[in-house]
Amino acid sequence: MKNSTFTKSLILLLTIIIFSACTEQKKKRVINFPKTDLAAENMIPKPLKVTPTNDGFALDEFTAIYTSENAEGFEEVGKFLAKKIKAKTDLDVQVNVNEIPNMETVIYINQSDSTVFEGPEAYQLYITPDSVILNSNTAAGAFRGIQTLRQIIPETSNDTLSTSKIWTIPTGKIIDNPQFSYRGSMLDVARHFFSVDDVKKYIDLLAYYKYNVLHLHLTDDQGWRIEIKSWPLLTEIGGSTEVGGESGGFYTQEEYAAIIAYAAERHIMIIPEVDMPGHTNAASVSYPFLNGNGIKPELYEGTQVGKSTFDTRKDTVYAFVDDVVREISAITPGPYFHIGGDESHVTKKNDYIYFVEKVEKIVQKHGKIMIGWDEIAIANIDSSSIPQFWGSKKNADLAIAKGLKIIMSPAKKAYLDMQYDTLSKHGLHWAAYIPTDTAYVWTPESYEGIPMENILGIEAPLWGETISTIEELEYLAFPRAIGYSELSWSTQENRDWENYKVRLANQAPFLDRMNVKYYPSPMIDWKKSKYTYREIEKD
Ligand code: TNX
Repeated sequence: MKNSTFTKSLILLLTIIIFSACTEQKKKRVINFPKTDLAAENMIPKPLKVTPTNDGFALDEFTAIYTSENAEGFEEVGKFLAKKIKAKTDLDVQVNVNEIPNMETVIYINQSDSTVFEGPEAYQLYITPDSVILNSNTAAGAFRGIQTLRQIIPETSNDTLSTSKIWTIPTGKIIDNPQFSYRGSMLDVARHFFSVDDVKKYIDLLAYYKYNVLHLHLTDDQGWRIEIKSWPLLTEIGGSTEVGGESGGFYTQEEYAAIIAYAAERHIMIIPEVDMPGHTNAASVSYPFLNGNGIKPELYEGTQVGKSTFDTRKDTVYAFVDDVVREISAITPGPYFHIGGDESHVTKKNDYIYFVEKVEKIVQKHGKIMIGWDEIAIANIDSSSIPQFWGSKKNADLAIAKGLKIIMSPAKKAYLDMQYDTLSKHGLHWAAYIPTDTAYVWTPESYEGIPMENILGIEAPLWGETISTIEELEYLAFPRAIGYSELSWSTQENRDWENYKVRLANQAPFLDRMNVKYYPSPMIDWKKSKYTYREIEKD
């Protein structure tokens, strides 16, 4: 292991020396870069440590990307970067080609076991006038590193001093490592269905801000959105409508697998949620034996919660749950299965506890770790299971007493479906109004006294009662989801609203290029936004 690391480092060193020598020979131009400042770049989330050296790296038609050989996933990261450079600059940067005539600058994406931080997503960027060297232990770390690089490629080229276009990347050194290993968002595709393409677009945006989890809320009272081959009526009947009476929809297992693969290419894990024993009207309409509330189930297109429940004392219910968990687990590579467990208001407490404990065993039998909303902490759950805190301090305390890891999603701060203010066209406000600053200015590290050692990470849920199109989704998610990426990646010392505000304002060109209809919060002096507050409110 050590030997191979040494050999790799030697090869890298030789490669750089040869490249530098060639560069010396071939250098036909002298580029006088204006003084740069890497520390003043608009990177989100803010990296741990940035040391500027005030020179420039020329990204241009003479740049090539090289990646470590035989290091799993590194070439794919290089190709992903090349694609994004093409999209931003129209440059065709070659990846791992033998020789490029007149090549002058190199981006080297290198697998290295000797980065300052050992975490799987840590990376280091060394940017000099001749080369960009990105070191990381893993392809996931390299992938996070290229997001930083994407963010510091200028929007426009500087071609005043050269015959060809140059995008000047500021030189310096970045050492980076995430504060939390779990950085997620949740998308509710049950209240309103979102297409595979919509989900992919959301994944693309999350990836740019270094998220690593997308939790899909796949079932609820209003819809069942994932094909279960052994129980076909779930989607046939339970997937046929949505809030407001539109036609609903669902993902076939192949489509779900396509979402997983797309996310995996971006080093994002999908966590499936099947919400039980409450929030199960769509399942009970499809198979009425599941129903435990005594009322004949009918398709539901409203937005009330807490009326449905499975019959938790029936063996056939657990046979059903076993099939659902088995089928979904078999096509989900990640370690987690989310069982929901929230707002089961019509399930008796003892029945609820009995259900959670039985379903936990089923989840474990299929090789997964159970996650559930914070209510699951009232059951006698295993130390590996993870409650997702959305508001009950009492449940959080139970989880802490049991030494459990918790996912932080406090509704008052982290719910993407809360309205920004009273003028917001979409969203709810039962927990709070959450303007852009409130979403950013809080301390997940010590929120409600939950100790740091119990916190696995942060997740920003986007519930779907009030949104049915990707534009509406984007209006609620952006810009707040950008702030949550910084809250989960960057340390408290590195976060500052005034400083963040400026960096956020400068996301407008990226968001515009991605055709994201973000809410142009009047708190932010958006750099160059296509949309104004009034325009969005009007349409
Ligand atoms: C509460 S928070 C819910 C969801 C709703 C959401 C709306 C939680 C675990 N459950 O069923 O969609 O409020 O904000």
